[in-house]
Amino acid sequence: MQPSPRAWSLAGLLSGAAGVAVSYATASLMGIRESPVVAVAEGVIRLTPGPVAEAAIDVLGHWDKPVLVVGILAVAGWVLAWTGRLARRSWWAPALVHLALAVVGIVAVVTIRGTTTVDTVPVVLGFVTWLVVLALLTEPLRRGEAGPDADGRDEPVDASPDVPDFALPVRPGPEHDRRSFLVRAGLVTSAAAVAGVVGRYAGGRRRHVEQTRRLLRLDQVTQPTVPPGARLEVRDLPPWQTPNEDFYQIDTALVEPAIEPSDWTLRIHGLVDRELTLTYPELIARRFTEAWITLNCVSNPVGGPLIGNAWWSGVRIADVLREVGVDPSADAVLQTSDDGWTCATPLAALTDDRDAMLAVAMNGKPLPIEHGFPVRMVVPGLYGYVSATKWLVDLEVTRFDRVEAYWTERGWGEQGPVKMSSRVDVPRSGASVPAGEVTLAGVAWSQHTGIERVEVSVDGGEWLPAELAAVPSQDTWVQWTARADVEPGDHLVQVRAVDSTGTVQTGVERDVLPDGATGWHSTDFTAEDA
Ligand SMILES: Nc1nc2c(c(=O)[nH]1)N[C@H]1C(S)=C(S)[C@@H](COP(=O)(O)O)O[C@H]1N2
Ligand SMILES: [Mo]
Repeated sequence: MQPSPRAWSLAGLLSGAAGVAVSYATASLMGIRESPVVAVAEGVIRLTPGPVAEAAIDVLGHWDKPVLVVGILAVAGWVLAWTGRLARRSWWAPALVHLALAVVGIVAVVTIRGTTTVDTVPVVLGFVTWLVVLALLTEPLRRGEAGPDADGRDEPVDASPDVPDFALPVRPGPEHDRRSFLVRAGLVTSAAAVAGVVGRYAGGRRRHVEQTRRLLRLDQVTQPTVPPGARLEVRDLPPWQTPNEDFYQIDTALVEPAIEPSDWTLRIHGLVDRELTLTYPELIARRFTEAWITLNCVSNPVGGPLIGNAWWSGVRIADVLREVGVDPSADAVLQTSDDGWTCATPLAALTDDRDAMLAVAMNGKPLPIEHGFPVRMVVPGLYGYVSATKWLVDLEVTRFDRVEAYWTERGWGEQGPVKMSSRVDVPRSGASVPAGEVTLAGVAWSQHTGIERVEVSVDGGEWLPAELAAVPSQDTWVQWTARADVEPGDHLVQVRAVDSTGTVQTGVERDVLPDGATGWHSTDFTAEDA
């Protein structure tokens, strides 16, 4: 008995559904806003010419997006069913079609603003699911297709006299193949349904926290106003204030914790006189501090993008530590996040006069989930890996000789003071500019020490002073600009900073491991005849 073509289509469709469900569940679990199907829908919307879109909205009204998603699912369903029929003749033809669909998904995902390579993980897992499940479902069909003669089944079993009957291998027949297909199809359908439910539940929880976040009113949080003169108006120079959606993101969480403020508590314990547990309402009822602070990552290579500057609002950690009474033998605070990440911070940086805080807002808005909602730590002058715990739930006052934290266990430095650094943003490497007078610009930073001077050198010439923009404190980066006269041809511009103690930024090139990169950043550009 030959399996009908419909069985092959069904195998294609079911494996397709399983892949889509897996990618949807993965996207939800990873907290990615758009599942691949929605990403494709948004891609279609972006590519739709204006008049067509207007006509569609005219006819469909607010049903335009659901109709689009259903349409995409219908087209995908048809293509996926076709992969099943293709599987009848070859293994690679359906794999190629799956690959093409996956490429469409990946392109759709990466062209969304603010996505990174990890956002493509759901598509990749969906693709793998397609291949595996299609192979699994078509295997009994292929056996049925081959028929009883092809592999000698249903032929008299070679019952050798010295092997007892019951020891003979079971030789499955066509009825077995059919049953095997149906069982596998049933299993795949259930697994896809479970993945779908998981996706909905995980996504639902995050959506709920996101809604709470949007509705939160934090009375003490003020809106940021960029200090006069801090921002230079130079084309292509990143803004002095980094918007939340452009702020770099670094963490080890595959699934970002989604924490309701009503479920959140912070326990402060260890070498203290009085242990304290704070709830969210208790925390936000305390006196607030607000400050511009530039946060950067120890893994940022010279000239790299892992740095951002925001207006942070929260409660000074020094006030809380004074209240619990810190034992004189302590020199560190071990911070733990909801997802189990840890870091140890020098106690001194949390108790001196700097604006180290339990931050609840970033740029005047409750912290975005990916930046640590509802509460994170921010400490001016220290790299994030020793200070800036997101989704913070536990603070243990302790001693460095007693603790190991996530990154220090992996060979990174125990203390993580930010190293003075500077960057050329304009012109960027590879740019072409008209020959003559060109504008150079960038940023320099040495949080909690402050930048006094920035110097630039063109084509290895002498170091010339750049003009510095204003800053509100020593805790932020500073923008710089300079002008240079260049002839047509290729040029190199280098930058270095001098901090408020007169120390000149070192030109010695060091890797990011173990405690931050050093070296002068440069860009090369071409000046063209006007
Ligand atoms: N829970 C948690 N907090 C964390 C991390 C992490 O992996 N998990 N990474 C740290 C590192 S290495 C940096 S540089 C900063 C980055 O903060 P951001 O993602 O808000 O820019 O968060 C810090 N806080
Ligand atoms: Mo980092």
